[in-house]
Amino acid sequence: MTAPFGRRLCEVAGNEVSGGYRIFSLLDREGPPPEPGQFYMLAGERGWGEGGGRPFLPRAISVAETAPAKDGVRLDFLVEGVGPGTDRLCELEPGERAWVTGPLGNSFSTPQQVNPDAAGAILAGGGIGIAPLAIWRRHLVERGIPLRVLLGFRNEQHSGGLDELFCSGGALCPDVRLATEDGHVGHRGYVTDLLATMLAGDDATSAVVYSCGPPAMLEAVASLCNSHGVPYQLAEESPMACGFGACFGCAVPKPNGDGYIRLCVDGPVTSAGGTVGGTMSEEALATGRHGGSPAVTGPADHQPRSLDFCGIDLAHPVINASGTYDAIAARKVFGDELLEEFPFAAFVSKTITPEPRAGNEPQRIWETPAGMINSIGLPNKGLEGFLAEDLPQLAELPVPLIVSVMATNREDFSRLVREVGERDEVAAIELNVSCPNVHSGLIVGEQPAETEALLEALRPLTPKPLIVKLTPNVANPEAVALAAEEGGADAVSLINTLKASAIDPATGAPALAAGHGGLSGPAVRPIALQQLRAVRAATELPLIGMGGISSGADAAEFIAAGAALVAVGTESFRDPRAGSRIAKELETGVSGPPPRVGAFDLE
Ligand code: RRO
Repeated sequence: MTAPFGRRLCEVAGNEVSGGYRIFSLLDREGPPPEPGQFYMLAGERGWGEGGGRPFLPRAISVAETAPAKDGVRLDFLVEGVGPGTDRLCELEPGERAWVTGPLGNSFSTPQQVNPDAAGAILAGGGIGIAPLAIWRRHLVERGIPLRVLLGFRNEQHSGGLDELFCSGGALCPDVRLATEDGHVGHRGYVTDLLATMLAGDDATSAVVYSCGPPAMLEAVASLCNSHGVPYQLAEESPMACGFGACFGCAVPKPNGDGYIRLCVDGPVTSAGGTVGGTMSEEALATGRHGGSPAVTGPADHQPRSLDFCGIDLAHPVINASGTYDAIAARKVFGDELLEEFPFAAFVSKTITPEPRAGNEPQRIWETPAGMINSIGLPNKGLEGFLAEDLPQLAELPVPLIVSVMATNREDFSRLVREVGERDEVAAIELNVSCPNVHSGLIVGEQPAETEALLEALRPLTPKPLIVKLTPNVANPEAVALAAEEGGADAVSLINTLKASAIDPATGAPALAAGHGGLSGPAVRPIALQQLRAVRAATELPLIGMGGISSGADAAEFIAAGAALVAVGTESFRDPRAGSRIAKELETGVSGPPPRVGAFDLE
């Protein structure tokens, strides 16, 4: 089952206080009913990105319950106001609307799907993590699967949702046992105490454990299950900007230590041993359809084109910024609807390197006023993996393909350009000489002479257009652009992200594991525009302008300042169809709907 492509506005159907939490309900008239374990990306239609610019990104929230409603389905979420985004969700009143993308992610598998000999289920939830277990409990009860439920809370305030989600007729459901840290009800202690006792019993070893809660609790659950040889599935959480595989922010380590998975597309349900759970929904099992790649039907028809960029025919001037859209993951999430209205006139791949890279340790993303900082660290399959696995899938996109490459020395850059350049599927190559998140010792794009020498070495290796992606982290980007032109580049793109840091107020330590990252989003737009103007004045090369473009009006500013094409990055995290929306707004001259993120009333 795939999600409808893009975000949609849904009415708020209810928002009730429940202890320290809220039960927040939406009426979804377009999406399919969610599977237990799935989540949605949510943002208020108003009050998101205004004023101080936060909240800016949508928030990933697990669905707690769903029910048929007039003209659609009702979606219930359990929300705790712990920051600007969840605070705003808690304020939304019935009658207001919220942007919704989803249902997203995989779902829980039944005990028999996990282990054919399994006799039942144990659900262990902590705090707000009880939410996905509520909908899962109902599914299991409806299927007559024996189950026991263990729920743990810090105190009464943090037991919100219990009455609405696990009570019936005013009384706790008979299969539910409670643990509270303050002992006001149930066992005084942790839910994992109850789980440990249960797993020590003879009858528990034939169960499958399903758990959701804070990370320390999930670690304890995994360790208890491992020591008793009991299979388990965990619904995990991680900060994410997009929910559909584009931002690479929600990385969690694979249990075997060999790199990371993205929780949005490889989770949120993970299983013992690091395999992901529930990638096939029950409906999918019945129909033979699943959430994986749709059947390959051969290259899609190319759209009629009207714009020439370095000899490449494009339908409109809006493309994606490298690393901000994973078209392969997006096709799995949204299905072939993605291809029918592909949001970009050309697709730029995430940067590839000669060898595979796992990327940086999480935390990888941090929301900032009207923007975000990323420290993704270039996760990719390496040249061989890209050519063998990704290129054939990217070649099915209905638009020309630009492959972004990066290496730390000239020999490796040459290999990338030679091997990528000889593939017919590739229309152009972007040279990423500006990543702020890789410690290569030298960022080529910071030095005009290095940039020129690199281009001189690479130019003879391919007849395909070479686009140089400039860094904004220099005093004179125009000098680097000029050097790229001298060396034989066909175009330059700018800006990559601005070096930036954030401190986590909760710890006083740097918010990102790498200490720093790159800032993007509307906050950087005026800087990007000025750098584009400076580069425009210095070179004759065609320019691809980017940096916080969120609307057609923003794109028009870059084009007025001399960009031939514009690229959309961070805005796609908030709106998976932002590319086509911006292209349309650009064409019609009507940007909307307000609010314009980061805009002042004085504008
Ligand atoms: O992967 C990244 O961390 C990354 C790259 Br390659 C880049 O060019 N720009 C950026 O902000 N992040």
